[in-house]
Amino acid sequence: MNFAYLQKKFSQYDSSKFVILPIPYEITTTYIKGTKKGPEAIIKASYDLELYDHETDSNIAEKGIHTLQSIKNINRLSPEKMIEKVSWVTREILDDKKIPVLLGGEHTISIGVVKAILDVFGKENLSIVHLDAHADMKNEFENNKYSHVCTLRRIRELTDHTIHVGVRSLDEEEMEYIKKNKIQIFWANEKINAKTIKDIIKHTKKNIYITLDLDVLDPSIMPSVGTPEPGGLGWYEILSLLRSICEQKNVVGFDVVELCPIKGLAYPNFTTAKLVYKIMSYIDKYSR
Ligand SMILES: [Mn+2]
Repeated sequence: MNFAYLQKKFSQYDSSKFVILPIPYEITTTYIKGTKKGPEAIIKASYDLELYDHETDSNIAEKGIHTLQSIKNINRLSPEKMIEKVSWVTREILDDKKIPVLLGGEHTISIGVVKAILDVFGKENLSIVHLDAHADMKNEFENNKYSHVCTLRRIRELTDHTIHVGVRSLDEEEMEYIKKNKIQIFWANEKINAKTIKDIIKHTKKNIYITLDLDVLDPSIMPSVGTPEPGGLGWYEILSLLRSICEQKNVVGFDVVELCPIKGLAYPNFTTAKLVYKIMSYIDKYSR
């Protein structure tokens, strides 16, 4: 399992700029199951990627993309233990001055990554940009504080520098929490255009970590998610947002979570692989 099926010289750990960490964790999903098959489907789809990207006029595979093995027996771990483990592995990648790229698996994995990111880059100069159809700010769900629908609530206990884009589904309690804490949300129905992108960037610090739940995209282009919601972002909307962030900020890592592959339907897996490759291309070309 090697992202983009790269030759050895472009995928060795020591010489790679990017490190892919597949985390096929699935314990708390609520609706459609199968996100544990997400990372493998993304990597397999990446074999068909064109490595040259015309938009950035680059071939970032040459910068090196190493794919780590997924953490052994991860689905036997409690969410707390999994978070600890993910945090530890991410910390190693960051200490080696590489950019971590995590593939989920359920959204809960992001808590571990954010812990490591905050340890290394500090709280003051870092914003979490969260792209998701859901606010994921429930305090607990079915007596579980680490349900995937509580992910951003837990992350906000680590840092309150969070910005949320594409949200279109939440409950009253989450809305109350958002109002009370004056959380920056860019709702899906407000559309992502040049003005909103400018606003989003205005509200972020110098360093950025991106956590991207694929259900932020419209189900017409991304049906393979556990909890699909109508009215999501289009392909070029999400790309222009991500490109602008990379042009103006320092993106220190990202995760793409919640792909739940549908048997016989290949394009969402390929779309995800391409999105991951695009973000890496933007980071390499533009990010400071
Ligand atoms: Mn979601």
